[in-house]
Amino acid sequence: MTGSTTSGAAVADVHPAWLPDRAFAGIGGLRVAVIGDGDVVQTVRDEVERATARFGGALLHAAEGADLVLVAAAQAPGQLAPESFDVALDEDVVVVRAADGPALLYGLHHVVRHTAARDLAAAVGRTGFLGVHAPAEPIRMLDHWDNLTVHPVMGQVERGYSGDSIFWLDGRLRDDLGRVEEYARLLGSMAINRVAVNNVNVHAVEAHLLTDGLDDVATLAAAFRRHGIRTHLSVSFAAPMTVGGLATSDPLDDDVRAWWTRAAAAVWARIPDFGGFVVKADSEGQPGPFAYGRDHADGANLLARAVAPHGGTVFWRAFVYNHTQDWRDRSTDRARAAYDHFAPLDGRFDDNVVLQVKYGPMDFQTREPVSPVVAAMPRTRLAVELQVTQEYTGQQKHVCWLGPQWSELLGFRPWGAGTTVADVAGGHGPGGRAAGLVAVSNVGTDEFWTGHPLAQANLYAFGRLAWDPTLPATDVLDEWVDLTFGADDDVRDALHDVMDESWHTYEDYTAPLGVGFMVRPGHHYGPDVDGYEYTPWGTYHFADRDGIGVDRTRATGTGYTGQYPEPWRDVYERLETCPDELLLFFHHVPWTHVLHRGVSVAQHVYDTHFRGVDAVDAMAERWATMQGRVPDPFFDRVAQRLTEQQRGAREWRDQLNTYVLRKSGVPDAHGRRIH
Ligand code: GCV
Repeated sequence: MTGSTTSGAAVADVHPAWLPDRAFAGIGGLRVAVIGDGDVVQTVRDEVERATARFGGALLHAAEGADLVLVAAAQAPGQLAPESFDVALDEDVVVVRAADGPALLYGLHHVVRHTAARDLAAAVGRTGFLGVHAPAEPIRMLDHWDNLTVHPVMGQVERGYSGDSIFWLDGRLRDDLGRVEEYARLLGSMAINRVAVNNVNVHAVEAHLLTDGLDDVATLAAAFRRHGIRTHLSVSFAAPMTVGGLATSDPLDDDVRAWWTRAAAAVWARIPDFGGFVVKADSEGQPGPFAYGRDHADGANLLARAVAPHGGTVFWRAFVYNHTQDWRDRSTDRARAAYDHFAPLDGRFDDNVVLQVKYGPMDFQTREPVSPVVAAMPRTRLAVELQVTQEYTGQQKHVCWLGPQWSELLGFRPWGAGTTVADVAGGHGPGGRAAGLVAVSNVGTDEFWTGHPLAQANLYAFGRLAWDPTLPATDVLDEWVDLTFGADDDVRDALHDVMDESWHTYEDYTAPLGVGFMVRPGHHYGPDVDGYEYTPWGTYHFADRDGIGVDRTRATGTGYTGQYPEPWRDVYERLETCPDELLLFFHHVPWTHVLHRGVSVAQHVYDTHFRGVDAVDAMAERWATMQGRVPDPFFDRVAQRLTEQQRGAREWRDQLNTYVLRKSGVPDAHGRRIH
């Protein structure tokens, strides 16, 4: 790693995340043959060369005399699906045969992961090492909400908690792309295959990337290409007007169609493997087809037909809801919006449209039910969108290991049995339409990439679960620890102690029982129980002296439960079967309502908020034992953030408990201090 970024931090000072040189020690000592052609195969060769230069062994160009053979594409016999590889033992030689260049890179990192804590012979004996390895999700994509300039309210990276954009500075591409190279390397190692490099909220400056900024985009695409990653742009639906000078963006207008056709042709002429466009339309002020009385299939297909001749994909977001509602109007339910808008359009989207659906019906809350859209559109390619950046889960000031949340979501069975959410996204649902997973990235110019160093694990987990959603989160954390710190049992144990339960702990001391939000409007950090209650964005808890929660039943509420298939439509409808953790998402209940776990709603709030603070204190104490066991800068940064987490958890505890006591008058059964 060389060079320096324009923000002043030398790339050499940037944390290597899960790819320190040491992680390659296991392959470094070997004679490794790399066979094949192309950019990504060359990347594999470079990695092996670097490892053998550091740890001994040798890079070979033919299989003879090798301990490990990595062979790509034309040279690999047999039928391997794209991006797949096969690991076999031939006498004493480990042979990785890959379908293509990216698959060879994934095969290399498969070996690196398995040898980070043991030697190759021991790795061969482990379950899951030999055999065919193929991605469960064809699309494994990271979206960056990066602006080209610093936005007056949102900063440069919208909902970014890790410094500025690693791509853009003062309206154009950074001069020094050392960070981008390192980032692409990290992403390639966990098989991410697509990135979008600008914010879905497309402002005037970013809108011009599509036309005047193509040289910059092409430069980024070249860096990502070497790691098997295709580049995408977020575009504005109004681009024909704002960039093209037309009088309309009507999707059925011939001039508009011609404009998009020309724009797409120019992009692919410059970047032949460009991936496509991401579009946020009719959402939170972004322009869209509704302005012309058209629907979202009209809008998406307009762009899809422009990019189809080039093999491009349009990622069309389903995050469409009324953000100018009146809190007095009890009939408008934000949770219903995506299904109401999109389910009727099933079957109308072109094959190269991927409908990008947030995992829940709201907005990346700590706890939400799975979006009913996932089960409602068998004739549409659906990608499920996760949020690696921790907008609502502690903003990378709090430890919140999201692997367990994603495992639970991806393993959820929308029809009660059989097919999972991950299956639907991967094309194994009822309609068999394959897409994948998309997530909002959490990196920036911060020396640890992610502000909170432990948030690196969330980025890593997204890639690993997109490859195999059935991987236990705890195994993914083991991989991350072993690669990052070397195989050290004490460090591994400590990180499990600090991280394993951190999502549940965060849930404990923040908004209870699935009710969501209760955050400070605008920046969304810290408690504000009534912050959104009377705003146009939506009303989330309806608390009064008698009770709390949103009645989304068919019997007496907004009818949202009816958007689910059996069994969930009834499980959620009935108080007797609704899971505790989602109770207030689906029901308005008295403060004295007794949960399945045997205490009242009010008492649950007190118990979990006291418990949450105790758990954070225990995390901080446990982390303190790691001083001297992990590098000092890493230790110090985590320790500082834990201090803020301790403060923040107390603030949440005290505000929530006080609010509930004052509203409900229900005393704490254990007589603890509430203000
Ligand atoms: C990019 C939430 C965030 C917005 C974000 C939006 C989205 O509302 O608060 O910052 O905008 O989601 O996903 O489009």
